[in-house]
Amino acid sequence: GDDNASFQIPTHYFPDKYKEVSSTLTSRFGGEGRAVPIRNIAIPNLEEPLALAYNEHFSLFVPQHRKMAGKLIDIFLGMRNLEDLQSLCSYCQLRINPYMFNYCLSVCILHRPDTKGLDIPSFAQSFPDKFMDPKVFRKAREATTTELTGDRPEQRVAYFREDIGLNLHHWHWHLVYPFDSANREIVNKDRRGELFYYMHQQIIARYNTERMCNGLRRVARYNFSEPISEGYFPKLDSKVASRSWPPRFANTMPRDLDRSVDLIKADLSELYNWRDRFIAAVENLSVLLPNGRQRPLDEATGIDVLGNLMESSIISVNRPYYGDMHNMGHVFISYSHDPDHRHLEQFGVMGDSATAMRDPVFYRWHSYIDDLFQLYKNKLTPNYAQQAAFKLDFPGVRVSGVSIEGPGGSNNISTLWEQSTVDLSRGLDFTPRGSVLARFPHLQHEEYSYVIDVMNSSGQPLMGTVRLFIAPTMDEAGQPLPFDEQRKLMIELDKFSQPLNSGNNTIRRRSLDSSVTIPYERTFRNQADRPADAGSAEAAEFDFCGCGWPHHLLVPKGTTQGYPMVLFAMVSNWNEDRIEQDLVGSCNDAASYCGIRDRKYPDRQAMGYPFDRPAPNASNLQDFLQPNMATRPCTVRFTDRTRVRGQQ
Ligand code: CUO
Repeated sequence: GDDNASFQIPTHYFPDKYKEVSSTLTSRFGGEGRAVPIRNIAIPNLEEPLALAYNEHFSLFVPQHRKMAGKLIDIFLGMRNLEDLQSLCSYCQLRINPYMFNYCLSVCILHRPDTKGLDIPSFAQSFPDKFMDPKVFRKAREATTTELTGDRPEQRVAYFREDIGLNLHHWHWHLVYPFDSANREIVNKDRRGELFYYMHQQIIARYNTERMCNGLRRVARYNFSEPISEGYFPKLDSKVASRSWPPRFANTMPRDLDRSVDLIKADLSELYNWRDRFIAAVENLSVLLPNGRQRPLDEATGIDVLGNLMESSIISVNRPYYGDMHNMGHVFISYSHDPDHRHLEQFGVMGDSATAMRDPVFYRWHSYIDDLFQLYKNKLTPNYAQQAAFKLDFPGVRVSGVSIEGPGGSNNISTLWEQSTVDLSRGLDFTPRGSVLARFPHLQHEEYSYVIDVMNSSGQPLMGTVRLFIAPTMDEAGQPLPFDEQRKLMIELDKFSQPLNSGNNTIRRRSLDSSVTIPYERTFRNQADRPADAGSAEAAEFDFCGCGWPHHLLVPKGTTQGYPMVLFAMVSNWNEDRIEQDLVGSCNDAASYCGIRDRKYPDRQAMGYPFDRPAPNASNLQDFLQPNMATRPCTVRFTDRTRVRGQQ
């Protein structure tokens, strides 16, 4: 009942250059065909976010951009109600840098109590150019994203790096876990630092496995002591910024940055200082606080503290001292082609969480970060054997077998290419694009089931947590992987709680139900698939969060001969794993890498348990096994077919 609410946007909401045509424009904010009332509100002070030009690229890793975004998020979060927020968005839409706008609005929608159920505009649909080769739009009907072959060996895993769903997952992850806001609680989420470590550790484990399937060595870590041997030439074009993503030539050496345009002046030596301080914290098992005291790293929270200071986010225990290592690594790399702005170039793909995973150096940098975290995991080893908190066994429970059943036969998973068509039409800019259907190939697997036989001899019903992993068995030279190398290649496939009757239990679990992945439809949120009745329960189900490993990448590609892997199953004691909380909402089925919105991470064990740390007494996986664990050799066979999604 507000009389200044209207469907017409107040003229002064438009920047000068659009005022003349403003009467012909209505708000597209809110989606196709649905007009939203726009109020004439008092516009908050937007000076800080407006300082980033409309046509610039926006990078969360650039400290100045991060600050501006933090400010805008706080403004969005502070709007009194939904109508005011929409009105402000309408005002911002033509003024604020669209990438920053989209990011901040998405963070806001995820975190305001009155917007929790809303659909976050799928980023791919807002800014297709970040995810797709522009050729795709010109020739939508037969486009492919990537040359899947090529003479350069690194091209063999381009299908993984440039997978749209993978990059969407990564973008969503950083959306769910923003690192800057005056609103501390949206940053300070349960075990956020640990999840930063673990989610990226799993990316490296999965990428390394893909590499080994393709005859490549595991990725070599990159630590800024030498030039980056890999060049990267993004086949992306930006329409919003009307400029291309700059390339990086092979053997570029990152240099000190002096770019007044981005308010960045940073020396590489800072990176080395931060690294040395991180290593010292690990060596001493304690971190230095701003007040000069030391805070010990304990088993339960040490990795979380280290994750937060490494990333870093505003909840770092001491940002002035431990700095901003991981983010600035992205920044140094992303400006390495133009460190002093003499060529007037913008940052490269490593500067944006929506595009960073396309670049081979992403994995080299994150490998290095992961090795630093592993230093900590290694350091704690001797204590853990005596720690009651890290128990491996489950008395009375024996896993007598685990296997895979599916169309590929027993203990074989089949993979193939799939051609999919996604609708990337929705933009936040006011120019209607119409339908943009893009077809692209991606890895896919035939769905299968796990069969797990569990003997409960305790004489009473029990509750277990089933943990499923898969890993390569041989190194690049064809030698069996020692335990400490294999554990770092363990890919989490699924984790679920399971009632165990007294006696024998046969558990069947579908690959489709993985706690790691989200369904294909959710990754791409093809609006054509959305139930027509926007108010229906089905439509609400459809409007979930987009964080979750894309299901089509659940298993690695394998090889045409059948790539040997080992499937691992463990049943741990749910009473020791569980977190008491109620689960609400529809975003709780990809918790392994994404957590659960507004809830605690739903597993009390260390992330990656039981493979997150060394086992000094195990030289191979067999040595590590307890009665409540089992393994099965299996193969992943790439069948070299292409299937069109939706057709059998
Ligand atoms: Cu996800 Cu480096 O943290 O990109």
